Amino acid sequence: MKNSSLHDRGVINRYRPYLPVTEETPVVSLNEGSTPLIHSPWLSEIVGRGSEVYIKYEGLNPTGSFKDRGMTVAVSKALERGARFVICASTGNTSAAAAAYAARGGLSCAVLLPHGKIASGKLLQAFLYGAKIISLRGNFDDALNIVRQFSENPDVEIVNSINPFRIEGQKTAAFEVVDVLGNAPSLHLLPVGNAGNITAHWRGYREYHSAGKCDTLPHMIGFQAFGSAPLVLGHIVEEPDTIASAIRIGNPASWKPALTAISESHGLIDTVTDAEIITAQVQLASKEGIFVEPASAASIAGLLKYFCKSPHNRHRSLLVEGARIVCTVTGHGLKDPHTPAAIGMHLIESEATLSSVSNILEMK
Ligand code: AN7
Repeated sequence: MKNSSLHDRGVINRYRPYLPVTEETPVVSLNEGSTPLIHSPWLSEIVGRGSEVYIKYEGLNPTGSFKDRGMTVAVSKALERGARFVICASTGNTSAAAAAYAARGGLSCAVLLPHGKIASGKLLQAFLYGAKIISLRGNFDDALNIVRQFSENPDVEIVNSINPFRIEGQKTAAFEVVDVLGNAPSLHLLPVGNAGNITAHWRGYREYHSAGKCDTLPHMIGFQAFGSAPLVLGHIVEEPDTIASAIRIGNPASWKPALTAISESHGLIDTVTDAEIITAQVQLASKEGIFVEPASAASIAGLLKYFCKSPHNRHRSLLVEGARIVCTVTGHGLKDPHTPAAIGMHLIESEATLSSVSNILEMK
């Protein structure tokens, strides 16, 4: 393609040598990836010790979340082997990405969603992209259990992160961080639900390290919502609960590889409460102009809770002087307009006159 820069070609074309594709693979892409890595003066100041904090804004992918990186690879490979349907269980974002890439690739798509627990923007996306939406009387873990049982059907491709191509695509987020910073950060913080993304990032960093693209590796730091924290508790949570519906998962599919990523990287996983998540979401928007969905704010909530200047800070010992810290924010705020609105929006009504508006603004 003429006049196309490296940054508008999607993750398969940009990172082809690192991905399980060949010249024969039909590339189904919406130019995902190349999301901005935004410096945060606010968080850098709060953390202190000369650190620089960056936000990897994954909400700027084509369907508004990081899931597009894995979905381009999973759907391309499904098409290559001749599958006709893609199916997934989802807390919302996977279903939006699956439906969009299936539409793009000419495949049918079915999504199994926990009834009443999907943010409205995500539901609307799956619907408009043309997926068959099944609203399940059960939670995400029930939905994934059903989806797993389609694995023997050759017409069907499961596009949850139990599909290894999903993890392969998602590792490109780590590549992009290194490509921008020139090396790996010292800490990489992520929200954790099904635990595929933290697994994928660690794989990405390790592969780039082996390829000589970076000479350090980050500590991988994960945060789960307090009511949905099986990895922190060390056991399945039968009835997971959190306001952050995207990470309302009690039995993560990538449980073991996520724990491996955390232990190999000398990282950690901990919890943040719903109140801390919402506070972080609101502050990130009002202080830095970055609007993310509640689940995404878990990485910011974790940074504020455990790494800031405070005597109680139990994880601050991981901070070296001048650390570069990356927080992934996984999904766009517009996907879930109701959750933050529930905290109360303050609108000021005015007559449609200049004097009324000026009065309110206390301007002459
Ligand atoms: C915004 O869409 O599991 O730990 O079905 O949507 O890799 O699962 C979404 C997960 C974080 C957690 N942030 O990532 C789904 C789904 C957002 C998310 C996660 C999700 P993983």
